[in-house]
This record gives sequence, C-alpha cells and structure tokens, in this order.
Amino acid sequence: MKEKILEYLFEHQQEFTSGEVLRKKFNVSRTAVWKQINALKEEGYQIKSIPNKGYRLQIGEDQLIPYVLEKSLGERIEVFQSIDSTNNYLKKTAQDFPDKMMVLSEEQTKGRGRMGREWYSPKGAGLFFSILLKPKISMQESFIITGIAAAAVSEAIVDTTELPAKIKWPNDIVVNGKKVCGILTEVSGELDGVSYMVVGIGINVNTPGFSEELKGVATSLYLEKGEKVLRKKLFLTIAKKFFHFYGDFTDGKGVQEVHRVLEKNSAILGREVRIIRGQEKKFGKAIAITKEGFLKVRYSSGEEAVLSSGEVSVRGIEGYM
Ligand code: BT5
Repeated sequence: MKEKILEYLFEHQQEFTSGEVLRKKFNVSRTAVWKQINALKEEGYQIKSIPNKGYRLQIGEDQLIPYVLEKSLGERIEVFQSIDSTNNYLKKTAQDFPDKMMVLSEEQTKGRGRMGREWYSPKGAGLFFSILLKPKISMQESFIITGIAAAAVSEAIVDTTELPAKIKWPNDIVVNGKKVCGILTEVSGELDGVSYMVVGIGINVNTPGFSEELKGVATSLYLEKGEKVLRKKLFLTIAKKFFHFYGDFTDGKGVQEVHRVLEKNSAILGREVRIIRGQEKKFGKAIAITKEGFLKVRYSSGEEAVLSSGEVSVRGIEGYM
C-alpha cells in the first residue's frame, strides 16, 4: 500500500492529492492513508501536507527513489539514508533476496575497502551501492565479476561525464591519475561453486573535497569536471551496462565485450608497473588482461606471469598511478 501511495504521489507531483482521493483509490481509511504517509516521511521522502488540500511529493533533482529506479531497471532496489555498509547488509540478508537485488545508501558509517581498509562515504555526495548476485558458476570463474563491474563503471562515467575514466586493475577507477571509484567483490561459496556474491561499488560523484590523508590519491567527478553530476543518471547507466554484461556472461554468451572494455580503458596496459606481493616488490610491464580478467605481466627478468587480485597490488612507478 505504501508503495502504491508513493507511486500515485509520484505520478501526480504537480498537484496536491487529497487524503480523500487516496482513501477512495486504495479503499482504506483516512487514518491508514495518514499512517502510510508518515511512514514514507520517515523513510526520507519529502511530502508536503496542507490541511484541506492534501499531500504533495517533493523530489530533489538528485534524490535516489527506489520506486523510480526499480521502474527503470526492473530489479528490486532498496535505498537507505544511512547504513554501516551496503555490502554488510546484503551479506546478512543474502538468503532472503533474489539475484540482482540492489541496495544503495546516502552514506555509510563503516564503508569498507579490501583487506580491512576503510572507504570514505560521506552523506549525499556519492554513490554507495551493492549488488547481490547468485550466478551458477565456479569460484574460479567468479573473478570476472569485478571486471564486469569495472567495465560498466568506467564506460558509464565516460558516457555521462565525458571524463577519461580508466581502470586500474583490478578494482579501481581513476580519472586523471586519482581514484574516483573502488569496487569490493565478496564471494561466498564452497568447492562446488558460488552460492552468492556481493559486488560493492563506491563512487565519489559530487564530493567537494577530501581529507589531507586522501587528497593525494582521491578525487571526485565533480572536482574533475567542475560541475555537479546527476547521481541518478550515472547509477542507472552503470546498472544497465552491468546487467547487460552480466546477462551475456550468465547466458553463456561470453565476456568479449567486457574484455574489450577492460583493455581499452586500462590505465596500466603497456606501462611499467610495480607489483607488490606481501613483502616482495617486483617491476615489470603490464602486457594483457586475460579473458578471465587476470593481469598478465612481464617482469624485468623476462619471465611472464598471470596474476589474480588476491596476490598483488599494482602501482604505477611514479606515485599512485
Ligand atoms: C576499494 O578498496 O577500493 C573498495 C571500495 C568499495 C566501496 C564500496 S561502497 C559500497 C560497498 N559497501 C562497502 O562497505 N564497500 C563497498 P581498496 O582497494 O582496499 O581501497 C581502499 C583505499 O582507498 C583506502 O585505504 C584509502 O586509501 C582509499 N580510499 C578510501 N576512501 C576513498 C574514497 N572515497 N575515494 C578514493 N579513495 C578512497
């Protein structure tokens, strides 16, 4: 009922809708209507109510509304005003939700990076979301999902902002040498295959600035472009691309398109890179991305190796990138 009222108010945003109209339309009491309106307000919707006139939904230009996003994508979506981490939420509820369920939050109080690192997720300025996936694949095959996400995000940033978004293998998107997006893919499964995966994507969209600590490595689309970027448009573009690539992969059509984007948008292919493995540091050249999404390098010794993300982190020789 709450969703139906929201939908009605959304379709009639230009005018006030009286409680009586809603009561009749949904065949409930005035009190029930009032309760649902209050519940929507608690969820963060701005609903103006004027006695004798009724209710009017006021939507900010860049507000993320589950109903609107769901309608556009055809997948289930939840939006939180605040949460510890969207990845944590989907990991806790994975059994209850379907493949391709998405959750976004306006802020994260404990946003996570890889290996226990933190992800700065301030309110309203970014896109912080996770996608639950339940593909029938082996653990070995699951690696390409991070590649699918990186390809979708980099292409969507280029399409919506025209900024040169590059992929720093395996999970960073950089613009002009600084990080605008990080991806955290978490897999749960056994030897016989994946039971579910959570792909978390954090993007600095309109972030106005960063702490001293992050300034040197982080930037936002706003800072690079000099104007605000609509989060809703960017989110929908990413999600559509992601599900297109994911659909091809799970339908057995392969990942040629993803592979092409991973190589085309790579920030490191053909460059000298430093590979850090535990305490060990090695220099080499990034020479290819494999069909599985792994990185192929040629070390200074001439020896070649195929790397998966768990083992290494790759840095440009000068500074971050
Ligand atoms: C990542 O880790 O880049 C993965 C980030 C994933 C965040 C998303 S948001 C939605 C979902 N829910 C979560 O809780 N997480 C996911 P990693 O490669 O480990 O990079 C982390 C490092 O990036 C930190 O140690 C900082 O140096 C830097 N960093 C932290 N916050 C940043 C930000 N907002 N922008 C750019 N760099 C940042």
